[in-house]
Amino acid sequence: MPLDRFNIIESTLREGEQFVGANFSTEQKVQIAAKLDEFGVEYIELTSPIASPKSMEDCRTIANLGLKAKILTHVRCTMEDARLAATTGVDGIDVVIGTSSVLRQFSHGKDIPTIVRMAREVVSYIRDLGLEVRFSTEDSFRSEMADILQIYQEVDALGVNRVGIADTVGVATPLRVYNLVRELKQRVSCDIEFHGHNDSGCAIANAYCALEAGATHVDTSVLGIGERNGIPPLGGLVARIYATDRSLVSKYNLPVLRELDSMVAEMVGVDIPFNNYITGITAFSHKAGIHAKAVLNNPETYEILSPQDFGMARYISIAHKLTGWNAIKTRAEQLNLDITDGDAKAVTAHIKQLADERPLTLDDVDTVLRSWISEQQGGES
Ligand code: HCA
Ligand code: CU
Repeated sequence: MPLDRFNIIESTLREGEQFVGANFSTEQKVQIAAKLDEFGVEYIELTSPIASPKSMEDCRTIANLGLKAKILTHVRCTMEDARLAATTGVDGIDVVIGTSSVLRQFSHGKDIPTIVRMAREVVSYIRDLGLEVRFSTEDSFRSEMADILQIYQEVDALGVNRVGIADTVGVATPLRVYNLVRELKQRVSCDIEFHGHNDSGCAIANAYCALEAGATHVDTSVLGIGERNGIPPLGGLVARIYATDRSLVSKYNLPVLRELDSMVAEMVGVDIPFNNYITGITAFSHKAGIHAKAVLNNPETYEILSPQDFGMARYISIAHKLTGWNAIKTRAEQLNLDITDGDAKAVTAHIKQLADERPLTLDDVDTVLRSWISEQQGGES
């Protein structure tokens, strides 16, 4: 099964720094790197040291923290960038260059033969230093297939560790990703990485399909932060893989996700979205009576992710018109009220009527339950 040897390249400190709200201090970068390491990601990718003097210093600092994760930095395909990156103490260097006609024309202005020449020089240089090297074609899905396959084959022959497919603008679909990875697998012997943006909502599905097709590495960031609306969120990708087989993510310290999401949300000035994978406030909330009953009997009925595996708690909402008598009975039992099925059904009908008139709180339900039971007991004695 291809999925069982996947690696996460966590790019909160590279792609995530390109998020409009991100401006991490050195201390914050160190905190994020340490938390990602505690979670257990295999790689942490850092902003290019050429970006600014501080980026250079931070790259050195993080590369020397002694983390378990391999530390990578991310550079343009130039000797100048590669030389500087090689002085930082990182374990590997991710090299990228635009290959679509729109980027070749309006970004760096180079043709394919020039790109191939530069790629050969930069990849050989990094490889000869004994560092891990990845070569990626920016905007792969708007590039000519023949062009990118040629470049990948050239760098594969030079001993690159990985080639990267980048859906820079979020235009790819799962099927296109699957087909490209499959095709590439026939052509190269090195590992394959996928980096995909979320502009049209396919980032997680695309990354997952890349793995299904045989990619070995996928890029994520905490909460998905990055250029525009970002890339696959670490938690979302983990949720997707867990849903296939939870043993595939048992190598990670899953409860740390929650700390990562809240830490990074605060640092970049956003809230965790209510519907976020795993850590969103409604991720484990159940409401309709039919759902509540089944979940109370066996959570697997409506949950493919177990909240406790992530240090989260399930919430069953009962104070509303869609409630059901099983959930109300369970609530009565939690309040130590002795209630028959018949009473639970009757009081549930009453609660539904009340909920049709006005919004209810759990306190309202508790009050109704208590007075109903005491009236019943008063009537009996
Ligand atoms: C960028 C572009 C990039 C690179 C991805 C990669 C993209 O902002 O530098 O190196 O694989 O989306 O193409 O993030
Ligand atoms: Cu990107």
